[in-house]
Amino acid sequence: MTSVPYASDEAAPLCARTAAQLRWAVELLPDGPLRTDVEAVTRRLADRTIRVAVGGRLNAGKSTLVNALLGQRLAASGATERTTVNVWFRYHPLPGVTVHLVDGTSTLVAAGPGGGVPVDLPVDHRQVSHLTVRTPDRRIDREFVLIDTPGSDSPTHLDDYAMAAVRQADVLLYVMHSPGEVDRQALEEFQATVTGAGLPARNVLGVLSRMDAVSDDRPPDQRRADAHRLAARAAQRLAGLVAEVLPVAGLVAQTARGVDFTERHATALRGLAGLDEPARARLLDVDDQRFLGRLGQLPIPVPVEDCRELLDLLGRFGIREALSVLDSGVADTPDLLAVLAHRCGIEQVVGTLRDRFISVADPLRAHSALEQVRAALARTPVSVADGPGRQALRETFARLAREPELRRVALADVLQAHVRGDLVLPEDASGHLRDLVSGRTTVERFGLAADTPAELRDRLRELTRRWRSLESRTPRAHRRLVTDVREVLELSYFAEAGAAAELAVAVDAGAARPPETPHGAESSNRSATGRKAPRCAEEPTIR
Ligand SMILES: Nc1nc2c(ncn2[C@@H]2O[C@H](COP(=O)(O)OP(=O)(O)OP(=O)(O)O)[C@@H](O)[C@H]2O)c(=O)[nH]1
Ligand SMILES: [Mg+2]
Repeated sequence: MTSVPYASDEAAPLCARTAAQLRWAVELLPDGPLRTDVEAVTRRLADRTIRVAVGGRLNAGKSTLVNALLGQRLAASGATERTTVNVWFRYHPLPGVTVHLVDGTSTLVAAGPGGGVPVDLPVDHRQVSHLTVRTPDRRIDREFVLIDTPGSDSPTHLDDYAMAAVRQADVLLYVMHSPGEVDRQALEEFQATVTGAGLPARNVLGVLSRMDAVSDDRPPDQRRADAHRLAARAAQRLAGLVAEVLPVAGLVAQTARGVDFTERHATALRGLAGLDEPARARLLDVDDQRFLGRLGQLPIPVPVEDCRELLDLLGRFGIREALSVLDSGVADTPDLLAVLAHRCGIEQVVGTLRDRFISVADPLRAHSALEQVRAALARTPVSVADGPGRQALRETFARLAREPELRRVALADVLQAHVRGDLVLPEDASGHLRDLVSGRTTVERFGLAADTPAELRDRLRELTRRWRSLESRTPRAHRRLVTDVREVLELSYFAEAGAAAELAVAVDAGAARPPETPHGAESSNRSATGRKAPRCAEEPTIR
């Protein structure tokens, strides 16, 4: 069988090469379900933006978080506004809402308040596959596409409808306001359902919403500390199911990053800041009803209606936070909102999305695509006509299995097995594995003393030897997991050593750059950076 050339694509090299390989295989597949599935996966690779679904139980605070991330109130959120369908938010110069029906047709409808999700749909929500809310704000899906989902009201599981959206995503933000056994069961079920279907459970980020409700009526800084402690405990209990758990005050986040807070609200806040502490406590350390009742009896003139709106925008916790920011000397409204955005935890969510997922979007998406193709192969009965196409897909897997970055994505599963206690490792190896999975730079990933190519090669050689020795001592049942780690280290070594050898040749020949590789079989042996390809396990290994 002939090899296909890898397409070159600076921004997303692995996705582009994976797509090129898959297109080649598609040409060899006859019409049928397998071809349709592989074509769909290939098309998805062309959409460069990572997809983040927001899921969780009913009323968990999902849509509020979605609005905070969007920087606009486009998702229906609130005590009475339930999300009934899956909603995608996308940039488009022409705003509007498209209703995609389960029968494959779609229809345009008028947008709801502020250009967001309509209050009522012209069709029964059971006939709706999803909505797309289009908005002419380029920031809306520049880094990631958000998908809001309806909350599950079943005691344990994320329901099938929401799961269909989650399956199309690269990352799940799982929102919970009081993490408990029910969330563990939902996440376990989720893991069982999606494994091999595109979104591995390692790509789940837990969000503890309602930071303010964690401990009532303690000062904001203490409630924040309580929320961080609760989130850390939840992360421990949910280890292996979520990557980490981050606390957020969703309502404050929605306002701090949104466009609804105006100078009028800032002026009302400055008025409340004139109250002394006992008067503030009398007003704010009560329930919402009493807060509203006491507004008319304040010793200083503050517009009651504006304070009512402040309650909607920030809640009493957020008002307390905002007053403490004003007390600290912050005067301008944009600065006030920026400090609130920091304190409410939303910046940490965005930062974690960037560090954990967006920065590795290329291998992550390519890996998800290959997992989906594997799942399609497994569920489609073998036929004689599929033969050449299936063979092409097998070659694709084998070729891409030599990419260390792609293989590294899967090491999160090895870490999960270790955290669960299935794979027992000595302390040093446990540290290597954690660094390999979560390190954000080469230095962090491999625990380098210095960031030089020579140091990297020496360290990779040392690590490979260590893991080879562990491999021989690991019981057969879990040896494959250790082999995966060793192979990633070895592939990384050969990628690096190959690059160094190429550079030496180029310098010897007086050339400034390594020569271009012709397309064809040889080009398939090159990695994303143009480096010589890492070798497979059957090739010479490090001793
Ligand atoms: N106190 C407090 N309330 C919040 C916070 N975030 C959201 N809420 C409230 O919780 C309720 C539900 O919020 P939504 O964001 O609509 O919840 P959801 O998970 O999207 O709900 P469904 O779509 O019905 O499943 C609303 O009344 C929000 O105002 C928060 O940080 N603090
Ligand atoms: Mg909702």
